[in-house]
Amino acid sequence: MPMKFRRTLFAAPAVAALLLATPTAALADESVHVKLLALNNSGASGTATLTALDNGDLKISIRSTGLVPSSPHAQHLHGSTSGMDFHCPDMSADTNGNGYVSTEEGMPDYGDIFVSLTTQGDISKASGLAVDRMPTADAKGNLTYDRTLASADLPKGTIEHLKDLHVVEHGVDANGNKKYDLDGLGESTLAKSAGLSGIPEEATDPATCGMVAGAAVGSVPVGGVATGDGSTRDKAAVWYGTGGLALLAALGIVVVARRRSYVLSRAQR
Ligand SMILES: [Cu+2]
Repeated sequence: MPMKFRRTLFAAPAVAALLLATPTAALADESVHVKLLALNNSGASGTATLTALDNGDLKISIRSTGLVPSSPHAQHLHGSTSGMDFHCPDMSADTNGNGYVSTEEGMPDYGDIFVSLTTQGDISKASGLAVDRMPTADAKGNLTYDRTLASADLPKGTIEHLKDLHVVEHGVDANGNKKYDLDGLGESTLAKSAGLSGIPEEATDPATCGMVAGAAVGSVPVGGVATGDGSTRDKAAVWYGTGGLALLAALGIVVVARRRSYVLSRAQR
């Protein structure tokens, strides 16, 4: 009996030490799991894991299914670190009533492109539609993405404001022919706003969105949740109307040169 008692005495501090050590270890590399839910009845879904590494880098892993097969999918972290309460949109964001929330229609809800989740090179907003550096879904519509974004390339406050960001994947197939084409939803209004034509709306409409909920890092919402949907949207709309449009125009021009060749190659098939 004395032996057993002594063993217990020794075990208790060991357990306590373990309990203390576990949270510390978790803080070093903190992962946030994001559920990607279908937008625009895309039927797509997935998970994204954002891991804040202790060196300041941000590791992103995305596993999605049900996307337009064998097609590139632009994907971004949307949102802001400066006072907006952004969230994933629902179908009420479809202001033109065509049955699809476009990228622009979603922006008052999920915010501007904050980081472009490219496979290589630049991750800034400027690469937002660089489809040649975006991941491509396989023939079954599965998409896999793994990249560690260097802290030096991340906008200031990214890790601190993870909770204010959302993961959005773009690219839908409205007419069910397993590709992006003009017959689905016509031309991309995003590209049109930049004075360019011939880009399928299907390629730019969002397919999934996931909010970085439950992040211990960046757990203070910058916008405040009590502002209400209407006023938040109004503020966002004003912001979008000023700086956002010019940015989109710039983005569109960069993209289309690339996308046009993509569209042509699809059309030639
Ligand atoms: Cu996006």
